[in-house]
Amino acid sequence: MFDKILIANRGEIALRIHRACRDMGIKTVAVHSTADHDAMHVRLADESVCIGPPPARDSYLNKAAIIAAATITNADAVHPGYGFLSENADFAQMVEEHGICFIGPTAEHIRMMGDKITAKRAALAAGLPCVPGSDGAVESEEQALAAAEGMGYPVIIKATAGGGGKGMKQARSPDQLRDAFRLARSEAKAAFGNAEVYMEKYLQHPRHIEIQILADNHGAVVHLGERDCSLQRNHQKVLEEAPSPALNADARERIGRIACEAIGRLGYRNAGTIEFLYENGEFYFIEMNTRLQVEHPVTEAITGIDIVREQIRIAAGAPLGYTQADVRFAGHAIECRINAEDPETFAPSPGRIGGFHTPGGLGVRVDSGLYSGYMVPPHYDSMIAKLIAFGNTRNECLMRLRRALGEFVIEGIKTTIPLQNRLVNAPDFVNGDYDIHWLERFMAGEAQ
Ligand code: MV4
Repeated sequence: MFDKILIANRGEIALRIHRACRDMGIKTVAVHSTADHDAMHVRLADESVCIGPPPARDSYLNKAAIIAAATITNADAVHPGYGFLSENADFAQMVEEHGICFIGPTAEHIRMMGDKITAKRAALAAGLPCVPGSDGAVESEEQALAAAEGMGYPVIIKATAGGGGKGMKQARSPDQLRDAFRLARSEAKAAFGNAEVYMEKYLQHPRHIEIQILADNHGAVVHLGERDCSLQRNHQKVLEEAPSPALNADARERIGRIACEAIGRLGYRNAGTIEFLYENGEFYFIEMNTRLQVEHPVTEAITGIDIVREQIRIAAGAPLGYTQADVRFAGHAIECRINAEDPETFAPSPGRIGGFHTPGGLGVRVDSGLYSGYMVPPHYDSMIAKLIAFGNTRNECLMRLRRALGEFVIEGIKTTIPLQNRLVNAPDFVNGDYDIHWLERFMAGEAQ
């Protein structure tokens, strides 16, 4: 097992990884920008290294500085968390080339899934159901029009280098398609430096359902069930739950089995998430995430499995040590993301935290790096806390979640707690009756 792990991240996820290390008797190294001198992740770690000025590109995205920090502290492994360098294949490769273990999949698998066309080809070959679409890249308007005739309107154009919704355009007619094609390419070029796009049939009312998997270096693969992440705003998840209120036992068993088989065929290892759209009882692969995800705690709550601990064990070469039949699913969990934002306009709201009180009690977990007197810096993502509630039933979970949201006090800045409070009382949400478009309609006053 590793003796010391460098955590190449900040905020709540750096704390989360530190805690798994502590539980395993592994020492930790924090890295931080000059804006994060007083951050909790730095205070908790055994050692810390300043890696640069506040802008992420000069610190948390600075590959050479992070590898130098790992080298001088004699760290055996690097955990990248989520965001930043977590899905950067070149970084994973550089870390390994320096004789340090990258806690995650191979650089090749990260590269494969980062390019959405190679990802989809690999997914199809591995037996995952995919949205009908173009065979690879669409290079011209003529090719786009021909592809659309084949699958029927509406269609969606997506950036090969994309993910997270950038460079995505839908079209309901040939006229719209010509404009959408040009716009998608220029957006993709601007956002990713790569104009390449592909096409799919546009699904109008799907849910976003993702399967958490774990795979070791010895051929063992398990899934830890699904998460329903349909509640998003501008491609940012707001609230996630496990299990999905939309799946029955049959659908759950089927997609879990298909996901494990595919992971085995791909030779993938470590933790991963396969994302699907789910509509009219069918699953359609869209992307695979090769990192730990923000919403992993809901899966931990219903399985009792520490996903970060498993990532570390797998990276160290340990066998999973259990089979699918040993994974026991129990109860229901919901995560609310709390952002330092105006709950009406979503404008960022950095600043100094005044009073701070976190909820607790049975079935409540808070992952956050905040403390009273802490200054939320303006340079990074606005998510400052995750509140996770667990109950034996969805209703018990909801009651605890409402109770916990009511106890949460964060003074000095604006947060999205008021929005979460409204959301967990909305009749459609309480009934589990929502798709990927519901939240935007709810916020526009068009859904309850
Ligand atoms: C789609 C889709 C409908 N049809 N693909 C958005 C981000 C990217 N990960 C995939 N996305 C979508 N792909 C087809 N063929 C609708 C979306 C989509 C979406 C997906 C998941 C969660 C929220 C979403 C919000 C808008 C659009």
